[in-house]
Amino acid sequence: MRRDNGNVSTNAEANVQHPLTGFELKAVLRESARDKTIFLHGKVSSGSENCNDAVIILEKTPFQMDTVSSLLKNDPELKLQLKNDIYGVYHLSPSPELNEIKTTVICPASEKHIKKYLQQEVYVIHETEDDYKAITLPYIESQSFSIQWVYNILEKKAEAERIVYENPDPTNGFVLIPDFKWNQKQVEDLYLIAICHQRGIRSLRDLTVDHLPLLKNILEEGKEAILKRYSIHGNKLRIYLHYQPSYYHLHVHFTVLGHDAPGSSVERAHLLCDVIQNIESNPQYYKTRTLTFALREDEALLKKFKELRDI
Ligand code: GTA
Repeated sequence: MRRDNGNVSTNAEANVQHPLTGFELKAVLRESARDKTIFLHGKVSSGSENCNDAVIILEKTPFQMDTVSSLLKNDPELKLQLKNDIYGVYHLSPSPELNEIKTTVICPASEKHIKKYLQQEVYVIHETEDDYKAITLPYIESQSFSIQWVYNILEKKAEAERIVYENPDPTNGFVLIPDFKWNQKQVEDLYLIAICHQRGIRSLRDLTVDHLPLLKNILEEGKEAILKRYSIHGNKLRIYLHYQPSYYHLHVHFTVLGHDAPGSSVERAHLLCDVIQNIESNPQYYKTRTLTFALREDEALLKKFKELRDI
């Protein structure tokens, strides 16, 4: 089923045009040999939404325990690269179903999307309460990413079949759903997000004692739901919020320990259990504290800080 309201396509089998029709590579934005990921800027001549600029992320997926032995059974084709004594290196060409590349397409991609994935220098910012009010808040209000995809999830217009758990309370409830970045084929890179139903909570900076019931529900019910569905105990999970996030509608990241998820570094991730305790010990904690984060060179918010502060 496909709906045009909010650019929603709820059925992967929907009869829509190929998203990469006429693909032409414009630039490699970033590439990581370690993560086996490449971020591309391309043009598509006539995609499903007649778009032009596209960001395409290609990522080799982790091995799956249950299919890995099929790779090696029945004398698969191997090309010898090197043989020395007991050491042999080969190129294996597995069948397509064992050789998937996760492909994320953002189309139409804004200039901001293209810059987000571009390899850039990063700089640390120490944002005071005044900086937030004078610089960050006006910036967020003027030019943050669209959060239509969030509303589509909350309103069950997209990804409804992927919801793992929901607490439907409009104030203290949330939806728990696999993150965009997780293909759900193996729990070694498990990644879910909890998106709160309440609108208007932009980020950590908006949180007060009023939000403690919501935060506690996300922490406890999120852990329970993941244990039930994926048999992963809460003590194996990294549960955190980003500051700054890319999308200013409160959401919490659940990733499995051992998976080095992008954005889990100390200059960005705030553990939910710490956030709860900080608010309990000081209700004004996130309104008043200086918060530290990193910004990429090209980000408009960094330019604002440079204009208005001596950094
Ligand atoms: N289920 O439509 C969506 C959707 N969108 C648009 C974003 N997310 C979605 N999830 C679902 N459906 O974890 C997810 C994102 C992210 C969370 C928003 O919502 O995957 P955030 O507001 O804190 O923003 O979280 P964040 O973390 O900056 O966004 P994002 O996109 O994760 O980028 C962080 C870094 O991760 C990037 O700079 C890049 O290095 C890396 N990255 C992003 N996407 C991918 C990818 N597909 N594969 C590999 N690495 C990626």
